[in-house]
Amino acid sequence: MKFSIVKTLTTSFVVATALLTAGTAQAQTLNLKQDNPSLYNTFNSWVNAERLTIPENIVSTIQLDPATLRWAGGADPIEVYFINEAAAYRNILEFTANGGPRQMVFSDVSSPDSIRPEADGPLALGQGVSLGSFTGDTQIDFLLTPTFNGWTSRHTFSTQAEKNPLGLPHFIAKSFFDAATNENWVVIGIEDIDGLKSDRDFNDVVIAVRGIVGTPIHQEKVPEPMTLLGLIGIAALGATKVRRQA
Ligand SMILES: [Ca+2]
Ligand SMILES: [Ca+2]
Repeated sequence: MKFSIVKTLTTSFVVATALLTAGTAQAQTLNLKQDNPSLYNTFNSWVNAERLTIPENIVSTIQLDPATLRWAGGADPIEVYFINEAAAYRNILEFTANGGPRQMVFSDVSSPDSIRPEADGPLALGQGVSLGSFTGDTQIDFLLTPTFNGWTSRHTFSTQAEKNPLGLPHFIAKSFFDAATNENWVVIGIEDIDGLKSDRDFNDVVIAVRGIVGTPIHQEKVPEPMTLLGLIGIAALGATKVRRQA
């Protein structure tokens, strides 16, 4: 009898462990760096160099208007993948759908392997999360709130620039169509320091979002192919010009 109780308990334990393992495996399923390293590397190559300011006139010509991001349609859920971060802050990334309640994407955008690493950062490079499925025309906004050692910023930066301090853009966005999988992506770079104190390098949080599209801005001014990496060259040229003029 004792033996059968032990056996039953053991069986329950094995089942519970299997369920836990299945849950963990599912949570670890989304990782772009592991699932599609070349796509991750492409997106990671677009991350702007640290403290390389992107001037306002260039910010306003980056390919997509981040205030117009929306679900691309189709059956697939929207997925957000962490590409990199160069922030001292521990930023909170949230989203809203059609102006609804704020929902969590990543509660702490930091990693032991990022450009400005934190040993206890919870994210792996390329780690992803599903935002779920949507129906009908759905506008997706992202929100970033800086925190540091128990302090939380009074500012939450929005993809809607007019809601930010001084009305400044804190998000830049670029589209990517992956012909191999027929999927739309938007890569987003976020600046986490407000107003005039900011270095405006838009690399404090960089994410790639599968399954959304956005409206191009100033298309006639954008050379093709336009990448954030290309912008580094343009920004560097601008800096050189300024130095020459000085
Ligand atoms: Ca960091
Ligand atoms: Ca910055």
